[in-house]
Amino acid sequence: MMAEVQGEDMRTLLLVGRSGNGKSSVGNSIIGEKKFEIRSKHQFGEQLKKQVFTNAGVKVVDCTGIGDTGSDMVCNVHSVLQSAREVVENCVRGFDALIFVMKYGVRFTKQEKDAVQMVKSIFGENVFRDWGILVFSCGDQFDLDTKDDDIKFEVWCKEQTGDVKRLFEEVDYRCVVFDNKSYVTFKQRKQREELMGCVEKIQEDKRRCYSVSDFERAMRSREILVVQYELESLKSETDTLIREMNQSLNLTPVPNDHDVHLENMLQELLRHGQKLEEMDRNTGMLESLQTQVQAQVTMLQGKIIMRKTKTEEASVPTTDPVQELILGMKREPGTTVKRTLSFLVTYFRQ
Ligand SMILES: Nc1nc2c(ncn2[C@@H]2O[C@H](COP(=O)(O)OP(=O)(O)OP(=O)(O)O)[C@@H](O)[C@H]2O)c(=O)[nH]1
Ligand SMILES: [Mg+2]
Repeated sequence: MMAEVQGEDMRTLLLVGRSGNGKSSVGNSIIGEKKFEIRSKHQFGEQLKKQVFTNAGVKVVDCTGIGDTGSDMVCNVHSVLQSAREVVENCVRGFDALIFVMKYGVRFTKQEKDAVQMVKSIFGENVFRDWGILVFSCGDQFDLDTKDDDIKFEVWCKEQTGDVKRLFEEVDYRCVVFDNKSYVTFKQRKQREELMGCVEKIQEDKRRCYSVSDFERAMRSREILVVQYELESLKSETDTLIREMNQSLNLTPVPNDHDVHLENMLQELLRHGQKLEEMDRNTGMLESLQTQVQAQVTMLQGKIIMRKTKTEEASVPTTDPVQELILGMKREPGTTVKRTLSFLVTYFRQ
């Protein structure tokens, strides 16, 4: 039976990581009860509700999983951000440690690296260094893989190379493997104790929790993160808008309502430019898109001025046939030869 601890002595742990890596399972192993909902295949992409459970002197907070599927990513970034904000604001005392859950046996792919970067962008560049612990789920698989040569998990960690090695170094090898399927009480206790040992080590070194003020300090990197993930869809939205406008500008013959059409296009472009400016959040990351829109605005304004000049000239009555010819040539350059000939015939007949 685990002793109840309350108040100041209570440790608070935040679980983060890619969706499906085993955050909730690790959460259950830490509190020693099956409280967090475990994802099954049909729940893919669903937001599982209850995020916080406490037991045995540990409060565990589960953050929305980081996804990795194309355009859904924009939506996922917003829900991860929302979830991060909620858990930080609801946890007045802050977090003693941030547990980044990875799955043993899954390669450290670009998606894993992106997830690490996303956690840094959300919580701050030094969050792994100062408060991070790497927990590998699927410890049962680790036992199977290493049963012949009986390699210890710490040794396995030190043997890793490349990007994942850098991550191990960043957290100063605060790494624990969890077999969340184990029914062996001794094993369950041992992995929990190892994790709590890492938490105590962090608190000995750091002597304070990750708090709301640390979260506020990372505001800028969160803004950049959002723009980064929105960039692709804004790019294609801008390209489509400009391409469709150029197609309709090249229509022949020119439609009767062309002037109204030009004005509408201009307004639409200006609105899009305004939206880009707001979404840029002063990061400068949407500058090239804004320049593209500005060039199109300038071109449209030029066309509108030209159309206005033509209409004004056309409305000025003239009795001078030479002047009339020049105006006609300006209005419809395509018919110049025909008009010139008919002008000359009329002129010399007189
Ligand atoms: N064999 C084995 N499977 C595990 C272990 N830990 C988690 N799993 C399985 O991995 C799958 C995902 O586990 P979850 O704990 O729901 O993962 P999650 O990270 O909370 O997922 P989201 O909430 O969707 O982000 C489930 O099918 C678990 O049963 C483990 O230690 N061993
Ligand atoms: Mg979960």
